[in-house]
Amino acid sequence: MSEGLYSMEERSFDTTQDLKKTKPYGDTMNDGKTQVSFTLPVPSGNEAIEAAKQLMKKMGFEDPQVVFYKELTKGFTFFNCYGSCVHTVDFTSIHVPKVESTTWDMAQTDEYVKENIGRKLVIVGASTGTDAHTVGIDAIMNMKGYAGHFGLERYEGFEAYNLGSQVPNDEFIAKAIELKADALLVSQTVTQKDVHIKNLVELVEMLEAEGLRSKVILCCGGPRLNHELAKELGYDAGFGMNTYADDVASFVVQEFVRRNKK
Ligand code: B12
Repeated sequence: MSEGLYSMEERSFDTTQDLKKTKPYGDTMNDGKTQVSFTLPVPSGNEAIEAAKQLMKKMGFEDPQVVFYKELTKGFTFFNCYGSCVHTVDFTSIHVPKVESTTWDMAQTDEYVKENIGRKLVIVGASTGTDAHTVGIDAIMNMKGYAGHFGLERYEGFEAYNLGSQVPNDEFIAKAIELKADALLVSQTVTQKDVHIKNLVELVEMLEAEGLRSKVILCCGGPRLNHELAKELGYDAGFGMNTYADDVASFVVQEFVRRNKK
């Protein structure tokens, strides 16, 4: 987690903060101010505003205010509301499983591959199953990269193959065998009715049936994925929002060396 310019210990500018009782921050510490947006299936007007405020109260917000509303289409009104959250969480008790690797930039990873592996690692990636979203896997793999971070195709230490979207698991595995992949990257964006879980699990089962699972480093990523879920589903690592190629590249090379030292 980024702590910005100050570490938690250094944040003495506001002595009223208690990490054991963390609540949203608006413009003064502990004010609990929260912005909530939603649409109600009712026409706009005073009754709609009152309904939104009553709902905010039922959601546990004090002093609810509607600061913006607009009838989107006949009978559907969108709201932006503010309210004070009365609940707190103990930030000091939170421990989230994370990918165990140090994130390096492209030059560091390439140097590490040269010195510790001595050949290019083959990485095959795709958005699999029925998933048509390509932007995530492209952000990680494409030469030009994403948000100032070059993608895996740009790395000297990798031979990277982006198979695109809607790649069935059997085709993905066939390509992995043909290319002698060291690592497989799966992107899953659509999570409706847990379709991503079924598809991710199916891939693990198919790799196991082929005797390939332990031979490849298997990673998945997507906006609603995280490392904990990925591990549960049988993956070596999972990456969520705000991931860059640097994160997965560093994990793959460090994991490859870890395994081959054993
Ligand atoms: C663009 C888009 C589309 C485009 C996709 C075009 C394309 N070529 O990709 C089109 C119009 C085709 C589309 C279709 C659909 N979409 Co759409 N789409 C989006 C949208 C607007 C942006 C997604 C995106 O590009 N994000 C930008 C990328 C960079 O972010 P990202 O994918 O999260 O990737 C990052 C990380 O997650 C991670 N990552 C991702 N993959 C991987 C893989 C690895 C290995 C690693 C390490 C990291 C990693 O790294 C990336 C960079 O940081 C989102 C809403 C939104 N604002 O997010 C909806 C959204 C994803 N779509 C949604 C839906 C429902 C659909 C449809 C089912 C709609 C429909 N009823 O037809 C269809 C599904 C089609 C299909 N079969 O898959 C929902 C998904 C809801 C859910 N929880 O399932 C969303 C959230 C919209 C919504 N609010 O309802 N969609």
